[in-house]
Amino acid sequence: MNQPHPDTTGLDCDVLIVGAGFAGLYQLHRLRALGLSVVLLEAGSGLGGIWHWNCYPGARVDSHVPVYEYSDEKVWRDWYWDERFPDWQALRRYFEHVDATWDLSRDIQFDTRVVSASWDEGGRSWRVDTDRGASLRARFFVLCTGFAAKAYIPEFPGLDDFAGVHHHTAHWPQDGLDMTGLRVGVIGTGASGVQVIQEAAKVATEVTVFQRTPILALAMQQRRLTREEQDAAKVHYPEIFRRRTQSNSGFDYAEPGGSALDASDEERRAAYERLWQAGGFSFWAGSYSDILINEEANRTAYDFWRDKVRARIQDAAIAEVLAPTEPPHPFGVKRPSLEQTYYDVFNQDNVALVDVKATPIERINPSGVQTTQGEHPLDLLVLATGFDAVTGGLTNIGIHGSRGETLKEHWQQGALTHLGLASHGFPNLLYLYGPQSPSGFCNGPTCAEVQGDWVVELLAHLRAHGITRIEARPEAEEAWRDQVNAIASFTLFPRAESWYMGANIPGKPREMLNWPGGLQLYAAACRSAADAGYSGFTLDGEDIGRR
Ligand code: N01
Repeated sequence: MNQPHPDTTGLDCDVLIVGAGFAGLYQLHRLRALGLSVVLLEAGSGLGGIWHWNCYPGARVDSHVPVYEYSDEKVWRDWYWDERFPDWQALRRYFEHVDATWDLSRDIQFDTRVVSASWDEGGRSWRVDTDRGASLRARFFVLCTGFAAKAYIPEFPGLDDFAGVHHHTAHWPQDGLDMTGLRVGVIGTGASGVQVIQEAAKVATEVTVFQRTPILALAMQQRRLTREEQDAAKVHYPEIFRRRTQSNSGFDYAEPGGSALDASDEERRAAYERLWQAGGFSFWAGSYSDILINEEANRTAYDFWRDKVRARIQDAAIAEVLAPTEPPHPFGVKRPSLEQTYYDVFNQDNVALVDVKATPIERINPSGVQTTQGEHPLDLLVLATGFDAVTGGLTNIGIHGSRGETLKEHWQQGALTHLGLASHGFPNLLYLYGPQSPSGFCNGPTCAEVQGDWVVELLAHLRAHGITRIEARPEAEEAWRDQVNAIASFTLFPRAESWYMGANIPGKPREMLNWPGGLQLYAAACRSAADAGYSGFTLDGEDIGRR
């Protein structure tokens, strides 16, 4: 039977994707295989998304391989890593391998930033404008900009007059910057700050760490990987990739079991020690099931973490600032990071810690950072101050929907999405790794494939049925937001001022930005919407949700 084909006159492509990270490249690969014409626009000059931009010293992924890679055997069969937690250079090499395997670059325009987009109702298409002055028309607009596309730089008075060099970690010079012999200041102790500090401590004359909230960093337990052990492990890769999609965090950890409060002190300590030695996020994502929902259970994890860390710090006053006796917030409700030498470097003479909660930063002088305690002279100031996460990269693009409203306006009072994938008033626009999806709580490549497969199936369905317009319904958005908030209210996540909660950006609505119900519930909700003919969406003007 002949399928009806939508009119594509005047379109540059069927699908326009933004972003050449894990999610965008997967979309390009899969959608092209459907026979759709696809163009991908990427602001950077190379592949990798955050691994293109985050090239600061020490940048490395804190998810282990092979979980942090695509599940396609054509990609993994001949690929070998050197380390269990690869650095940004290795990840860039990986993306080149993916490119060679999937033949992607021919449909990618690099150095091309999307600055605005508007919906054309008559043409049922998006007009997308770039900073190169070009406009493209596409039936579908798929944003794969990641959760950390918009860097956050606090408004420190005097920053522009700083006489030394300053960079946000995500705007690090692509040709590198040698910190040897410099007086380096690092503001921020999230995952990025921890990694820069570890490297700066090796080569800088002085490193001054400006900490506002202590990071509760976990032992990475990095190790080198041989080809032989990877060859032997590859037999299990299909099973590992299957397990990660059947987990709640997108990892292959054994799912957490039981309450921390049911175990005896001795059993619990032994369990925590096992998780600690396993390294990575095991201690966080593979622990007891009530760590992130029960304060008493959570406290047992905090105390274990605190004692582990304090044992490595010689100065008791520094230990109290880095790993306080009383938790600054429940353990694990701000994203932990992985460290290798972070707590050891504070024993070095060239590393100083400034508690900017006790002595706040007043301004940046031409010669250094001025706190209420005095000036800290610097040659290089590293702003490891994070991101306007999850929503910022999307609202930063001037996206005008069917009612003229921008996405930024639509989300002024908080994110509104159906399934964390689409919004009312923005037909044919889909975003991956976006707000109210598992994004921040899920291993990136797993999410790119789980959400990605759903989007591919959707576009295949629309094409097969000649449907040229799909739009999320407003009541579906409300219902999804209610679910996100209801689940979040059972957890300890609202108890910290984190980017998970949008609380790191002054003036941003404070709300749970990620789907907190785990990947399984999320995938089930997406599946049942699809099985019901895409409930919660209006297709081609037809009111599917009410059928
Ligand atoms: O950013 P963050 P990040 N004065 O928001 C501080 C991923 N990632 O770039 O906690 C002083 O975590 C702020 O202090 P506080 C990962 O998902 C992954 O480090 O708000 N300090 C905090 O310490 C991660 O979670 C990898 O009190 C100020 C820091 O800046 C996410 O990206 C590597 C301040 C920001 O920490 C973001 O991590 C890197 C101010 N005015 C990143 N404003 C890997 O895979 C902010 N801060 C390894």
